[in-house]
Amino acid sequence: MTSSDETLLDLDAFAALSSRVGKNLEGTHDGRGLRIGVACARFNGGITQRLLDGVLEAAGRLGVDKADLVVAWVPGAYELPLLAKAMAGAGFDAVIALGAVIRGETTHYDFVAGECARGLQDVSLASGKPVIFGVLTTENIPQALDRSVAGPGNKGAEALETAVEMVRLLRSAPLG
Ligand code: INI
Repeated sequence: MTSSDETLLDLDAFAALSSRVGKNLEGTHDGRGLRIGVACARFNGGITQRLLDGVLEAAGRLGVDKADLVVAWVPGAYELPLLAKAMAGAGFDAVIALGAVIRGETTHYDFVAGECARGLQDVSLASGKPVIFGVLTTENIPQALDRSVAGPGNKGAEALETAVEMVRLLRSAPLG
């Protein structure tokens, strides 16, 4: 996720916080030993494959073993919450949901995107596990291509980074 220049966290103020509070917690990006479930939608599959490539690239960078990554596919983004629920219940440390909902001429977009987001958040809160929203919701195909580009800016890679960070944060004292 990107912040604009005006809204970026002030890193000096952030560092200074540790001398002003009891603890200032953040998760690390150490992915070693973490088991991650990746739920992928086949609808707009060319885009979700690019997001998945981003997940795999980031997994290698953060030390997640490929044997600890399980990928499963559903027809579309609407089905992602049910698969995420099964994965969260199957013992994965975190689940990443990958999809691409591209606004068309109909209101179908709003139902699919809205229910997908709501369902994933429900699974996360009910399971107590990070369920990461790696679902693109865009106005058009060029925007979806832009957000699934290889390298920096790939939202799949950002989803893996977020998953690892959230697992580590939730395991740090006094939270975990
Ligand atoms: N599924 C998507 O993943 N992206 C879309 O853009 C999309 N649109 O626009 O219709 C979409 N529809 C399918 C939906 O996710 C379900 O698979 C289908 O409705 C069956 O439940």
